[in-house]
Amino acid sequence: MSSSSVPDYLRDDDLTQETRDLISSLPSEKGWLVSQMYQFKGFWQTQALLQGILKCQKHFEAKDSDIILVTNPKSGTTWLKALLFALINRHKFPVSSSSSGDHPLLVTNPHLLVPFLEGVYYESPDFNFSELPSPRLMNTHISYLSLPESVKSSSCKIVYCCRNPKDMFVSLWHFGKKLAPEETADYPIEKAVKAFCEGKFIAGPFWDHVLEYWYASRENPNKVLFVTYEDLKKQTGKEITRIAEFLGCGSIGEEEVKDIVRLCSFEHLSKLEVNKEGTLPNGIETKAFFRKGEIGGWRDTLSESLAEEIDRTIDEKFRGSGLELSC
Ligand code: PAP
Repeated sequence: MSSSSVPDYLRDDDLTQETRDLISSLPSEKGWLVSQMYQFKGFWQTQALLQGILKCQKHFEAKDSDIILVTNPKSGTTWLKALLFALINRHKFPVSSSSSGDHPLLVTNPHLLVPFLEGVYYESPDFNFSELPSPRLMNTHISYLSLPESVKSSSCKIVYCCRNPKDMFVSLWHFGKKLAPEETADYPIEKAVKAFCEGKFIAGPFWDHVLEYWYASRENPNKVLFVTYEDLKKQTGKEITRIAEFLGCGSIGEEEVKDIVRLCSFEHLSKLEVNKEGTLPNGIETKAFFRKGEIGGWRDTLSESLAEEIDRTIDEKFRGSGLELSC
């Protein structure tokens, strides 16, 4: 990749021999935004992310008190990072309107407060996860079946957030174009939708990712909590209370919930200097994570026929699962 703004974890440099040996045996495809993707345990990854996932599987040791946020890309990661951080640290960093002047979320982008497991294992191999304060809060896009064994076998909690696939696709489409305008300029959206519907898309297939966590949440509701971006938008306070109960964070008052909703709202976070002007260590501008923050924003970007193509695919893949996503 030539653009300097493409994050390191999408780049193909600095691979270990182990990753090189593995990828030589994997199916590969040229992808949108990424030069080459490899199918590992059913999911399409860049070489760099694959290396991060392998290292994470090998070295990450989950603790019972850990909280792992899992998403497909562009499904509410930044928002949930903020909400979970505010929630679990509310005694250390009170969120009440009067004292929130000192809150870390006012001066730090959520991505710097909550480490991205496979990204960190690729970009910062010396990062010491054991130094994170307890309970450790981390995020990943890794599929359920590929999670490090200790995540599955420990009593750590997983919060999974799913978003309507059309909004997720459109969010990623704009993110990619902003990040790498030259590389994505000549790629027609029709081709990208086709690739998405074939599952050959960064971190895809979307549906397998969602369904693995959906079934895990039904089989083990104390371990995996399934939330949706749409429910969070429609009833943020109620969902925060549900998450707090699941995490066993103690009782939380109505006012405290309202303060968290306000602190982490799109309107509030997106206007903060740190999220308007900041840059992450991997070179991405923080404003790239705040675009519209709406339900149904896909209508501005997808034609009716492309939207139908995604709907048809998802309807078929989700049939019989009991999962219905609102759009
Ligand atoms: P990531 O997986 O790369 O970290 P992620 O945060 O999941 O990205 O996705 C960004 C989307 O969340 C953007 O959606 P859009 O493109 O449809 O607008 C972004 O606007 C939205 N978003 C970010 N912060 C919030 C928030 N506080 N509330 C609601 N939506 C948000």
